[in-house]
Amino acid sequence: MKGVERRRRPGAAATVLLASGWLLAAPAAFAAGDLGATIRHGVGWMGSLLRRAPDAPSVSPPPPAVPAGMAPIAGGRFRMGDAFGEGGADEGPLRERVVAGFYMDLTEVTLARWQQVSAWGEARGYDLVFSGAAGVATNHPVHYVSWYDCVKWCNARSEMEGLAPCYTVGGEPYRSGESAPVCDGAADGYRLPTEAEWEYAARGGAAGRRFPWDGADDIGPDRANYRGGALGYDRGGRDGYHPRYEGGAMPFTSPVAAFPANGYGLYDMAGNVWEWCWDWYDAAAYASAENLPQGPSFGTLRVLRGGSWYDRADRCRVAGRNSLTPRGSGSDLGFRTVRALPRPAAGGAGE
Ligand SMILES: [Ca+2]
Repeated sequence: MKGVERRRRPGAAATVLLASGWLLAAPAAFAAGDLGATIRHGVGWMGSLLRRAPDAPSVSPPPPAVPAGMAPIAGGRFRMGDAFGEGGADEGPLRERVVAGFYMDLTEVTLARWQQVSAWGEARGYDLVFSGAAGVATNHPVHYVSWYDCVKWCNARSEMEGLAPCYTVGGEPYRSGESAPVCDGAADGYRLPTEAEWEYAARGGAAGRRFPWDGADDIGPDRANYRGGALGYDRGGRDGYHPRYEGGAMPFTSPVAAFPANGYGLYDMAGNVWEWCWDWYDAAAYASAENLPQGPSFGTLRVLRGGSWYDRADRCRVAGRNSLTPRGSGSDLGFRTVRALPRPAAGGAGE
């Protein structure tokens, strides 16, 4: 079976794999399939998030606008890892982790958005050439993107929009080559989510679930683009790719936001394409109770989360972990970005 060829440069490490995770938190039930409603809801929620303290001046500043196409996610504590005892050894033990608030893209980065930012960046010194970025259509997720290229692309998108790039090498914005950049999580630009941020967001505010949705721990083709199989919690009743998207040449990705959003308004947190995270992969990451906001400080592989159109339901669990050399890519690999929430104004309140 071909399909998800993973491309590696000569000398690159092999794919590793496997699994982990769980949850907590906050707000709303966003209207599935209605991006506008999601954004409007987000604005209201951010307003409450940043409301002034009881002793603050009577006139409070207007709440900051939520960036277009992103959801505001309040920080909190959650249980990260496999609560069902069914995942890989790297998915446990369960750990309480603390995540600060952030904005996250509602959808995986589309081919159209990738091309728009890449064209801008490549005319200004960015090299995004390690991967052969592609997509089934402009409204499908981009795939064949390496971790290096995704990180540089985040910086390009930041600069294109007049925001501060998060990733630097030697104090300069990371724009070319293969590096392990420093990430300034306080910068207002775009970056990859950390592994903890990704899992926290994927859980959508529900606790102890197997998948990104609340109220059920099973999965079917009405919920996500994944490959059906014989797992007990896969009610698809079909051994094969998603019936609506298979056919023709692989890959069988779906347009972004083709399935209901989770509790935070995020689409395709299960399936469609795997999503790169910032963290170095460490199979023993949960052995420590220490909260490391940016994950391990070194490694050879970077984390991927969420499963894909090519994967069985078990790979699409919110706790599932995967990893790949940062120069690798595949027709099942993509990403989405996050941004820091605005800091409370000096003398202001905020929570
Ligand atoms: Ca995905």
